[in-house]
Amino acid sequence: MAISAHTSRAALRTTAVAFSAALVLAACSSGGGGQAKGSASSGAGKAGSGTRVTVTETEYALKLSQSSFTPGTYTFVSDNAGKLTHALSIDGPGVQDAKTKNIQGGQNATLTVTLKKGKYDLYCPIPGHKQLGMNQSIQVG
Ligand SMILES: [Cu+2]
Repeated sequence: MAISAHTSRAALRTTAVAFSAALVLAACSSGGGGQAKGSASSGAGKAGSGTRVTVTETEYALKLSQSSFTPGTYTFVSDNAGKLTHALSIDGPGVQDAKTKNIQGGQNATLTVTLKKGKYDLYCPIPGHKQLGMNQSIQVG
């Protein structure tokens, strides 16, 4: 009785080890394949170089110098071409409450963020300005 219980526990443990080894192998091969495919299609050369994008701000609109984005690091140059004080805020996957200081008319400020695949909101955080039209969403990836 005691011997047979011991034997079956050892057998169980062997099975569990073999099973988890198989899982690790499966995860490795599928993860590696996905990663290689992703970097090939998203232009790995851009990552880390801080692509500059100009965001022109006026009453009450945002105008971006480019509309197509791939994952990577971006430096947004927020150029206040209006008369009132504005600022630039970005929200999205991995980016929360990133914003420039307040920018007087005719001045500019920069904001560097790393964008992943997904949807990001760019807007002016000065109360009321977002609702008046200083709001633009971009799709990355
Ligand atoms: Cu504003």
